[in-house]
Amino acid sequence: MAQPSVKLTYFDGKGRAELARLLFTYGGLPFVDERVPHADFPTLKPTLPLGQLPVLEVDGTVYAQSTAIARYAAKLAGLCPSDPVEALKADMFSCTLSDLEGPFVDIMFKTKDETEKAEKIKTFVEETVPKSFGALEKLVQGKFILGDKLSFADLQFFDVVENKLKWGIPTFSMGAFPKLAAVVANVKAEPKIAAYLSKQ
Ligand SMILES: N[C@@H](CCC(=O)N[C@@H](CS)C(=O)NCC(=O)O)C(=O)O
Repeated sequence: MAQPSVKLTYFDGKGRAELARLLFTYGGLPFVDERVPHADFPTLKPTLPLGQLPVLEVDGTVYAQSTAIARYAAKLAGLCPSDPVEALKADMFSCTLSDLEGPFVDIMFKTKDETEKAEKIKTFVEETVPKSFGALEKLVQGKFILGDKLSFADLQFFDVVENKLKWGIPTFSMGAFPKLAAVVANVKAEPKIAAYLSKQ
């Protein structure tokens, strides 16, 4: 299969695009990393398939939805397990992380009152995340979630912890989840990821 021509378009931030950037980078897949100034978005919005970013242009056709884009990048990067049960495990992990997105977005971007925000952060950190991460901790099979072999779920987990939780809640600690913390460290140490992070 010929290498497709790929352009990822998002705002100049990590947000919903960074996982795809990490996946393309890990896969050594060249892509145009287009960053749109917020001021240009109103003009761009009506041209987008769902009126939102990120979008991915593949050989001239534009596609939306960050999860779909990340899955495509993961396939190209060889990070989707070919064994259906291994893929099921990775998807189960991934969907559990996606479930955290709603409450996180609500706290970070929709809750304006500072007292209410602090209360929601407390519940999120002390109840919501431990419930999910406590369950996920038990699923980690080795150096990575599925054992020795890296999958998209590892990069998604890294993105959620480093670029979302620690960004939004700087006091967030992985101390109670040693296996998951090791997954984050092991992803960070992957040579292509380490090289990418060192340039940020
Ligand atoms: N489910 C979509 C949500 C996309 C989304 O909410 N994008 C935001 C930026 S992170 C956006 O484009 N907001 C501007 C708007 O909706 O007008 C995805 O995951 O790609």
